[in-house]
Amino acid sequence: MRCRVCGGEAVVRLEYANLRLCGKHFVEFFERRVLRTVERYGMLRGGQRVAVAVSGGKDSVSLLHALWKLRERLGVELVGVTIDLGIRGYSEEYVGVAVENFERLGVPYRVVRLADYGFTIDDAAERLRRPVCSVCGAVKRYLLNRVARELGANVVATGHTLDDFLSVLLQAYIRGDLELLSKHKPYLPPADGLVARAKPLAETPESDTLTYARILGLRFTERKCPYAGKAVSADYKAALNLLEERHPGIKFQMLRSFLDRVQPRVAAGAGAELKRCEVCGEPSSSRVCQFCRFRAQLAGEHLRLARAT
Ligand code: Q46
Ligand code: ZN
Ligand code: ZN
Repeated sequence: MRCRVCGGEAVVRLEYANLRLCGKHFVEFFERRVLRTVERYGMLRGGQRVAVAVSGGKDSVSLLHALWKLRERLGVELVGVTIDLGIRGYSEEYVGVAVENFERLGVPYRVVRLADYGFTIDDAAERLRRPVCSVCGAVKRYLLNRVARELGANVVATGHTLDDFLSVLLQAYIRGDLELLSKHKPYLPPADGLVARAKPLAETPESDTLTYARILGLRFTERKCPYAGKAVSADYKAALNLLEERHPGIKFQMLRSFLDRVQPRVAAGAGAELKRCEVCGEPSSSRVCQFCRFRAQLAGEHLRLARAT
């Protein structure tokens, strides 16, 4: 197997592009694609400060390193954020790995502890009658937005890959969630109180982030969240991988046909207008935001706030 670019020994075979590459040329290929995604969707502009959300896994660690290498070309400044969700036997490790990566690159960073807001994801799993991953997703969105604003960042960049993007797309389609289908984009511009959100790996398959991280010898954690077994997204990803294995390139085809042909025809949902949460002042579609409701429920104030919403 020979690298298509230099003829050296290839270590990666990308079926979707019918391409074999050596380590050096795979790394270049990976970073060029991140750059192209950033440019295609107008995710970042020179002079901006980008908050990179790092969970310590292969995807976000690869994103951090790729953006770090591209930062001068893009003219952006990076700041790292990692959220300690308070999941016993898991959070300690990934927070440590995230911090190690920030320090290795010299990226200024902030560790946000959910416990400082009065609860943890373990508490939510134990005491809230809601799927823990939906609470966790809402908590992460809330904290990332709030902290990014506090850090003066213009954009939050997350390590969501092509597989993550398509898995949400399939779930939205199956639920018939037109609002989500109309809003599910690699880049969401800033809105009242909401910092812009970018997924620079939206065109990068998850298997490639693993290859990138391994070739560069990046430090990432492979430990799984103890609640991951409950995440339905894993089943969607497995189904997508089966399709991809039999029909190489189908993931890219799904992404392009959705963004170019389907989404423009999905009428923008009559999404609830954003107000300000009466408790914390953050953007919210109801009088009290979801985060404050979780917090209150876990603090046993649930009836009082339920009446206020
Ligand atoms: S961290 Fe949170 Fe994931 Fe754990 S509780 Fe679910 S959503 S699985 S990416
Ligand atoms: Zn090569
Ligand atoms: Zn609130």
